[in-house]
Amino acid sequence: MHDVQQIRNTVILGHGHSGKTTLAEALLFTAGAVGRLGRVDEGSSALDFEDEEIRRKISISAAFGHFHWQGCELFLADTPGDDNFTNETKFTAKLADSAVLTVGGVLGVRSQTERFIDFVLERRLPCLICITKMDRERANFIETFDEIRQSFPKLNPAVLYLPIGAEKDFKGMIDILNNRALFFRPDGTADIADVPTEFIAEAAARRAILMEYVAETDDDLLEHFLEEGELSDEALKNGLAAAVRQGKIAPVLPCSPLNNAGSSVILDTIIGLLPSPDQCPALIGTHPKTKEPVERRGVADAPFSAQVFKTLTDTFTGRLTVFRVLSGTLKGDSFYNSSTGESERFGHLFLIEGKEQKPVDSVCAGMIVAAAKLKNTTTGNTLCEEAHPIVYEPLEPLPPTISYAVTAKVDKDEEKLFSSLTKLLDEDLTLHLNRQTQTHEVLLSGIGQVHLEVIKERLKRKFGVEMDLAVPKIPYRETLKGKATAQGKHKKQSGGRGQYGDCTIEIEPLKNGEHFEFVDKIVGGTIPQQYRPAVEKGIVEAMEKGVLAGYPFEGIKVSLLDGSYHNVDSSEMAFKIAGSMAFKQAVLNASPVLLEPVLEMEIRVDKDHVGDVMGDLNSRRGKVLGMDSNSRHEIIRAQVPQAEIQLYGPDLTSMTGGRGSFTVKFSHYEEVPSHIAQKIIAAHVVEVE
Ligand SMILES: Nc1nc2c(ncn2[C@@H]2O[C@H](COP(=O)(O)OP(=O)(O)O)[C@@H](O)[C@H]2O)c(=O)[nH]1
Ligand SMILES: [Mg+2]
Repeated sequence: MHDVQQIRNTVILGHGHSGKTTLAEALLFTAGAVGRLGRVDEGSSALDFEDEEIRRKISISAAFGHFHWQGCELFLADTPGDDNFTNETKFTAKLADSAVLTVGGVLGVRSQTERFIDFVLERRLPCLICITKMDRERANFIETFDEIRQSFPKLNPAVLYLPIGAEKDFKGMIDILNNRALFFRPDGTADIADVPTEFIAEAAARRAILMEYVAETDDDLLEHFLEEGELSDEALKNGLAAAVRQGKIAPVLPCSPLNNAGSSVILDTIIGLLPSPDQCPALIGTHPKTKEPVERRGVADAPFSAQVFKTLTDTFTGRLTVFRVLSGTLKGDSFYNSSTGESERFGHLFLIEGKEQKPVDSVCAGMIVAAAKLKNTTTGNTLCEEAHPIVYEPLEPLPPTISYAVTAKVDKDEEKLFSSLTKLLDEDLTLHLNRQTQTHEVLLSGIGQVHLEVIKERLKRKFGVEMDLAVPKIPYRETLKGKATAQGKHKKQSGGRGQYGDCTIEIEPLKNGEHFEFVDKIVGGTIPQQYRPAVEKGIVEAMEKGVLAGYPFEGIKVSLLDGSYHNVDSSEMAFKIAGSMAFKQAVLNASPVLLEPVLEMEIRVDKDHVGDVMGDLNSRRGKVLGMDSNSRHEIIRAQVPQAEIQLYGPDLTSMTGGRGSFTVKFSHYEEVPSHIAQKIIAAHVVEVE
């Protein structure tokens, strides 16, 4: 049986390489959930176990630990910090009750740290901050703490433990709240001792600050504090716990997960200060029929509700649907999926522990559980009791920022490639597959270069198919700016039945953005009625193939002016050919031009990088439409030709040190400047030859 009050469901967040996975490993090991301390660098991590993760030494998928500590049951999620995979992080964190935030003791606050802290602040997620890698040279706890406090005053970080010793000599912590020292043991636990003399003054000063911060989070406490000049031990402890639970204070401690230093203290703090599901604010969803708001508490005797935040295809188990139970206790053998309105029976339910899945019988609020082989349930769906329906806000995937044209390495794998990719789309909502009607390419879009490279490797590993990725073709178009008249005459009259078609047409641009208009202006019977549609057909076919560089023509009006025919030799085919000849000739005399797609972009950057990004947009033929700003970012709106931003994602990352993000959508077509058009036309000639 599981007791909701003893459950802690927490997610580790922090920038890439800040030690999240190593910390999770240390906690698992210290709690006895794994027999040895897994190491990311040696590929022995229980959480970074996928081949793609081991090879890169980074986390790509959210991974889960489940273990017990001091009578409590912990559900711990380790998440990726890399920009390519933060969608995983976002979905996982959205359903956690609290966060453990890692900040490196050497490098301090990074751009991704900001993004995760914004997330924590938005949700007022109770948060414990671990300053990691304290064993490293130049690691500095207080400097890093001050930086966090200055950068994120709203987080209200407060020192809960001070390090004893630094760098190689980092050997323990001062427990500010309980006024004692803790000296690390190799198994992750610590021996208790008196505060060494040299720390007494600093510990007292930090305790006074902590007391003040705690008092300021609550009117009654503050009144008491101002009257008495201090808080009792009990008032301080309870006040701190309440403040952390409400997201009003974030306690901070030093650690060195690689050496398993500080692990038991972190576990104790998670249990002591971070909330159990029943202590979290009620969750709000909507009633699927009435659309009225519905509330659920994270307690065992509420109606059951859960939300799916991950789907994965496991080579052994098949499809695995991972959900967080948000309220109540699961009964019976089916879920009501309130997002789809259908019920689905489930078979085995599992707890996830690294790469292993352990069967579980009873399931209640707070737990992360996986169901095998569900068919009609996808990421973001709400599961509940049909008699007590609720739908939680769906999970919005991050928009794609990069696209490649995808093909199978060997032609015969084509079908397998796309069916396998479709399975991956189910796992990864940031991956998109679109067939482009004009260029006949299939585009695979994702969050970044590394994201798509990982997909490529995963396809090979899981399905044995290899794919090639190429920069997509730009769907240029052709049109004209001038007006011209031309005759097309198709005549073959040597031996047997001949061919005869002859027409004169006038072409001119269509101003109103329409594709094509055909007007019959023939006076008299120079071309018989029955052949006139053939002329139009010939023109339409020629338009599709283009005249300049093989791109489809658009935006022209064609008037059929005149022609002639032959009683015996004229045919539909002959007039079709004549139409196409007249069209090609006329186009060349009517100032033809290439058009290119222009996209509208919204680029978010920090203020320091606005200049660089603007200059770069300029060199990409971009037009800046305007700029907005919020407290930390500038949002640049611009129109840029698609051809110039095919690989913008990686460029923006390197320009801004990862502090930029952007979205794009199609805006309109615009004339390609002639010096660029010439190159495109020349390239087409080479291709055709
Ligand atoms: N010296 C030292 N290195 C660490 C510590 N924690 C993690 N690392 C190293 O930092 C790198 C990134 O660690 P990892 O746990 O993968 O970070 P993540 O990306 O946040 O999950 C790896 O090379 C780890 O061995 C630590 O406490 N001390
Ligand atoms: Mg990691």
